[in-house]
Amino acid sequence: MRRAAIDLRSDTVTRPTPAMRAAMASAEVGDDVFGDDPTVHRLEAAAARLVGKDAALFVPSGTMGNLASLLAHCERARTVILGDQAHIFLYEGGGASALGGLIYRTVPNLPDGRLPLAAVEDAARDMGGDAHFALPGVVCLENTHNRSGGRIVSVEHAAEVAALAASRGLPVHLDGARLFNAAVAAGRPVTDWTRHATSVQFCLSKGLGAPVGSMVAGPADFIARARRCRKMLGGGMRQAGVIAAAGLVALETMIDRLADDHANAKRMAAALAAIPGLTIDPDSVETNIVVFEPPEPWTPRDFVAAAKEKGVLLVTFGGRRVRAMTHGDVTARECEQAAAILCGLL
Ligand code: TLP
Repeated sequence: MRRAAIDLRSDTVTRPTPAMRAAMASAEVGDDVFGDDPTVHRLEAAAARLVGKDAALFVPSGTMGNLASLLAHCERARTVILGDQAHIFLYEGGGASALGGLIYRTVPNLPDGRLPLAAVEDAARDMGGDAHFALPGVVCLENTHNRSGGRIVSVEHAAEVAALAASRGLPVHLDGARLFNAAVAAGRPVTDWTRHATSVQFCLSKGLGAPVGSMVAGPADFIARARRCRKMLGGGMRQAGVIAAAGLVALETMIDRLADDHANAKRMAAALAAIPGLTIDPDSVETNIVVFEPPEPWTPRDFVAAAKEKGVLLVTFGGRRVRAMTHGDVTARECEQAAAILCGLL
């Protein structure tokens, strides 16, 4: 029988743990659009507490969480100031533009996921009475930064961006899909970052292992507007306690274990660095994302296809890059095996 593949495409592939399934089976539920679901209430309260915000909202996905946040922050024709490597810009279907009439104003991300402050300042300039210019609406940060290979964006940088945005009267939205990875890897509480953001979105369905869902958190009036936006986007869910129950287990039991994913990613990066011809900077692996380049004449697409043939699932990641991601459904041994299999391809 063919061995099950070692799936390193994303930490989104994790399946719910037995504890999550048990919690889902016994979850107390109600109609959440009527505000009646006690399990969703518990999850939203726990999430708000954890990230130090007034209130939180349970949404079906990170994409919807980011979109509802941007819509709640901005009127039409405002600019969304964000990195040109931001997930919101590259991988969310242009939703803020298509559905909210917002304008993506990109600034070139630094290699470690930070934003160049002078460019943000320029983009955030309110051109006063000059009717030519769209008005700035919101500044977005991402942490960990996916396209930079899961880099941790420093608290100091978050503080600088927040100060700049505040000086222009702009809110900051943090796409913290993997914020807990940053916190665990840096050994700091998530609130060190969230205090520098007006709103934050974080995912339950990535390294935290829940089957579905993300949280948006922020001030109470912002969350009330985001709730309206969620409904408009079709994200009002009924007996959502069934999935919120898994989210609660994720928050209660799955945060600390992210350290294992980081250790596995580092181990895999070190093994890949020993393969002649393969390009990787193991020192840049800070969390659960490993990015490397196969040697010429491999194209990333052919390399990913050949790896799949041998039972290792990866994704192409722009340019010559390939991404592997560690998560709770792959063991240290499987990560070592995966590196050995990739070595065998070359
Ligand atoms: N990222 C996914 C893919 O969409 C690329 C992945 O495999 O990495 N923000 C960030 C930083 C993300 O990485 C993602 C998902 C999202 C938002 C969107 O979350 P979902 O997939 O729940 O809509």
